[in-house]
Amino acid sequence: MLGKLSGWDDTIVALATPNGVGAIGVIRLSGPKTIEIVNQLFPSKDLSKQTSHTIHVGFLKDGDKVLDEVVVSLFKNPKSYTGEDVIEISCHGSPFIQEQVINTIVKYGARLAKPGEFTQRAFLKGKLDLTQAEAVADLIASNTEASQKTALHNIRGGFSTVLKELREQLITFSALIELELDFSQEDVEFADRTKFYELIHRSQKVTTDLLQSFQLGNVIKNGVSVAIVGKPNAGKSTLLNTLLNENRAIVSEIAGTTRDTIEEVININGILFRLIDTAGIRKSTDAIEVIGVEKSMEKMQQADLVLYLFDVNTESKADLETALLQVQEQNKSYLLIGNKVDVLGEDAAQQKYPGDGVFFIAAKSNKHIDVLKERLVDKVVQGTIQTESTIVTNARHYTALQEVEKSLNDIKAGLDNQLPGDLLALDIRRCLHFLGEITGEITNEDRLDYIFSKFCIGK
Ligand SMILES: Nc1nc2c(ncn2[C@@H]2O[C@H](COP(=O)(O)OP(=O)(O)OP(=O)(O)O)[C@@H](O)[C@H]2O)c(=O)[nH]1
Ligand SMILES: [Mg+2]
Repeated sequence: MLGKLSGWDDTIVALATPNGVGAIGVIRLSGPKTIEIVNQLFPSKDLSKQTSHTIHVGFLKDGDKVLDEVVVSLFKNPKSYTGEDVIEISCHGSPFIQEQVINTIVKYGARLAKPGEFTQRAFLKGKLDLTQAEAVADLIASNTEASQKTALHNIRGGFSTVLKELREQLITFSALIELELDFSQEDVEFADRTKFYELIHRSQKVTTDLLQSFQLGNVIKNGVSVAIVGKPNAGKSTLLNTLLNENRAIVSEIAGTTRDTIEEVININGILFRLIDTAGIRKSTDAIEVIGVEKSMEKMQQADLVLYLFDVNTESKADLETALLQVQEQNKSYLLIGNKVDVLGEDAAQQKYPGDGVFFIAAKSNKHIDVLKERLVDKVVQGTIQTESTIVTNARHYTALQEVEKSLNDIKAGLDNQLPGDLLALDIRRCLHFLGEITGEITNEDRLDYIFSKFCIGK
């Protein structure tokens, strides 16, 4: 498979740091001609005679023309990120210099790298498996501590180690079962069915746990959308501002202040919450407000979590019950929040709505906001996040795991019904196929290109 990949023997080059002006820019090369190419531009030393993992200062020149004074870091194969010869040239961070250097390197025989091609090579050279390579992309894109930790855990092979173990054990059993087929006349059993049963059981448990972790994985990777809904003047915009700690939304005592939805992101304990402030829900004759109310309903339907906010001074118990039914219809997580307890008093508020699981705050004076933040986190992760445990964050893995689960169920049913070995072997192979798809042992070139194309160039 590997040998057939096109462009695999080329020497590639790309800017590894972001485009634009910076203190330095790093240009990275990888491939068989790396050292030969840079040697022609770097007259002060013969890099082929230098030991790996060393750095060298000197002028980069195209003939007589000085391009820049640079630092060259040398990584000789196989001890490099890609497993090939790699050189990183740190030059001054002007886009003009960087472009000139890259163009000159191309002139001397390298070609521009495709997005993710460095990591793709690392994968093809066996430096990383596919889940680790994908974790590299996640790490680059991570914007909270939790998503960074999860990605790092997966780069170290957290996810694939579990699956590889299972796959190897399944391969052993499938080999034994296929061996039985060769001796089908003699009615022998090489594969111990009890042990096999145990293995399937264990695999099912691992798969189920991983599938369940996806919801949390998604939260860590993509954040949670939270719609703040309620009647006009409940204090929704005030709550948004208080949570953000800035005056983002207009607040006024006029009912119907917010017309359009407002979205802002906050990070609470490493999880991103996309807060959506909506127009107060009421029957209105104002055309714009009607559109706003429709949008509020729509946002409530799309959100992962709904905060129903009400004014404890004006909301009757009957109102709250009607609203609660409306929220429950959406079939998603919600919190009932009673606002403005500073006016009514906390005790009175609690007596007014007994046993309704209402959480009381005063958004304007920041009362109980810290506890509310903790509640938000609890609502989505049910306890602290164990980012060191294995969490599925990738939709591709999730889909493949669902197939693994299906085939494991089939294998188990086959064992229960004492299915003949050849039919059992088919289900096992299907299961192995999907496990292998996740870690990249089974894959094809198109799919690889697709996965790596989502990377940024230079990685
Ligand atoms: N006393 C008191 N007043 C508050 C509190 N929170 C908000 N208010 C006031 O309630 C009024 C309405 O607040 P907003 O945040 O604009 O209410 P809203 O729910 O966004 O209203 P609409 O956008 O019209 O739907 C403002 O005058 C706020 O100052 C609170 O905790 N205590
Ligand atoms: Mg508002």
